[in-house]
Amino acid sequence: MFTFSSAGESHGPGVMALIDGVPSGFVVTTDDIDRDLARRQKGYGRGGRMSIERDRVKILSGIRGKVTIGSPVALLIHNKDWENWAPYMNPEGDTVSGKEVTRPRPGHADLSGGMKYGHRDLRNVLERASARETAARTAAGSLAKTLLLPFGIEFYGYVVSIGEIKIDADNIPLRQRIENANKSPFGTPTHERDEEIKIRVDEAKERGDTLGGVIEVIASGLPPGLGSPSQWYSRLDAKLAFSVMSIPAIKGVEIGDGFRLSERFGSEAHDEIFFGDEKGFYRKTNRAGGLEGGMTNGSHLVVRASMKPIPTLRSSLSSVDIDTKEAVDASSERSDICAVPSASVVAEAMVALIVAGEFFAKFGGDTKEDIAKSFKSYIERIRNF
Ligand code: EPS
Repeated sequence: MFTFSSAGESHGPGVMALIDGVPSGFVVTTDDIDRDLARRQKGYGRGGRMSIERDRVKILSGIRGKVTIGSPVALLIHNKDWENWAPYMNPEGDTVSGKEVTRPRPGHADLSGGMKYGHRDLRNVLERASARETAARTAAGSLAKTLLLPFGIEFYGYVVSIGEIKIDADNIPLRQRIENANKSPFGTPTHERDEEIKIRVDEAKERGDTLGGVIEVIASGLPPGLGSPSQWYSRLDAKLAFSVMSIPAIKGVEIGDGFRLSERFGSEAHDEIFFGDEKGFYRKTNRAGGLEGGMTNGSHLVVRASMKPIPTLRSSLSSVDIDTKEAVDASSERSDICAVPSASVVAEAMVALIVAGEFFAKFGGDTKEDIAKSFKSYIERIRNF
């Protein structure tokens, strides 16, 4: 089974990803993974931490001579900031003190996590809850994308709104969207509103405030039939919602036209089916976002997610010190103002990991060659359906 997990604290020595169930025979390079790590780091509105980190992956296992060998793949990304934090975060030191946090931030894991794990120093909670962990997800997701590319499956993550400013990319080809997003400091698929967004982010910075937004991920080239309606937990839309919702600060996930579908008549909410000798079965619309009955239907997969404004604010929110029980301002260290562009890269990674898991479950094999044969025979079968 293709699985992914991560480990690591934000100011510890590094973050790690462990990917199991990777078949043999796939070419993987650190360049590809580093490119995605760099995409995740950039963006106007990131805080001081991003000028410290220069994320690079170190492959520890599962790959020899740039080719997967069928064993678990372990990826490590060092935290450069560790140099500054070693006295406070050393896993092997006798005692650690300094940098204690006792003023929980509303909207962060601090208070509930402190209660749950019995920590009087809330740093023990926030270190793992920090979005630093998404560097590990990005590296793992990049690997997943590399494994799916030989089968013609590609992923595109970008920003469709920041604050109230919305970007309409519907008429722009997918490749163009991602090229534009990679060039934009806001990860937008068209740069038309970048100047307005910059003014809004600057305004948030001025106020000591933060901004959220909406991200979109599209997967192209998927065959029909990934996922299954057999069980609630085998539906692909459910798995995608779970995985994208697990990204820190994500508060809503929709597939295709999602929440907007609820406002329409049924006659305006679905994608009618047509058939042509050349095309086979096809649709003229994609309101379902490529998923029907928990399965891919051959149209592009479209996943959107809403990110709340980051909860670490320079102009702090009201809180209570857990030691003195006095009303205080919530703890605020340096912080990002807007991390929506980064979240679009992380969401792309999570969608790629889920699709890869589904793909290998369906066309499973120990080698790339076995999978290619199984994939080809399935495509031939459904072409004659
Ligand atoms: C984060 C707080 C900031 C962010 C961090 C997520 O880090 P620090 O506390 O070191 O200033 O920069 O994001 C990353 C380190 C990253 O790599 O994305 C938080 O509290 O979630």
